[in-house]
Amino acid sequence: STRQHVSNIQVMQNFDRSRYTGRWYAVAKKDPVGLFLLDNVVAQFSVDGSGKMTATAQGRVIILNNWEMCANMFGTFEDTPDPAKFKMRYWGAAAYLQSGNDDHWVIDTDYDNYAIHYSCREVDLDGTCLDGYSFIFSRHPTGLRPEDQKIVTDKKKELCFLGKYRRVSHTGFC
Ligand code: ODT
Repeated sequence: STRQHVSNIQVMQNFDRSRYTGRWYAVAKKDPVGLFLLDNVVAQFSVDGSGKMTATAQGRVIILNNWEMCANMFGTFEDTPDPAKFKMRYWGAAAYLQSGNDDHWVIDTDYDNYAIHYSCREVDLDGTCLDGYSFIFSRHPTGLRPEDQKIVTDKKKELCFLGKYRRVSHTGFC
């Protein structure tokens, strides 16, 4: 099969940021080069008074090679012409945590159960993604409902990330 051009990736139609607000539990993650968030990842999305989307996230990280901690992260989202595509500026509560500016695309969601996030950090010369990451989120701390699993698997395939995800466990560390 041919590899997907990042510019051809289908994102959520008519994305409604207000329905997306609230808590999402990461259930799976495809890591980027130099992974950061390991597990126990929970994101909380809000929409502020001016309509801008913001978020906080927590997750277990290992910093300075050996120090395990729960990272408190913050993000602000810059709108683009596509309502499901944002630029996410992010930083940590402490200076030694990662910060950056990543694409943040919502690939699919039913708002009430599952969401598929995608970010390509580096596009190759041929238009495919050279370094990217993706989170599968659930509204339920127990994971995805069986009826959402096929949808999620199909989308992983479309992102060319099938088989590259690992399970994100929730152990109560954060
Ligand atoms: O963990 C990695 O390997 C890369 C991800 C680093 C970005 C973490 C920044 C989170 C800032 C707060 C925003 C929360 C929204 C989370 C939704 C999806 C994943 C970034």
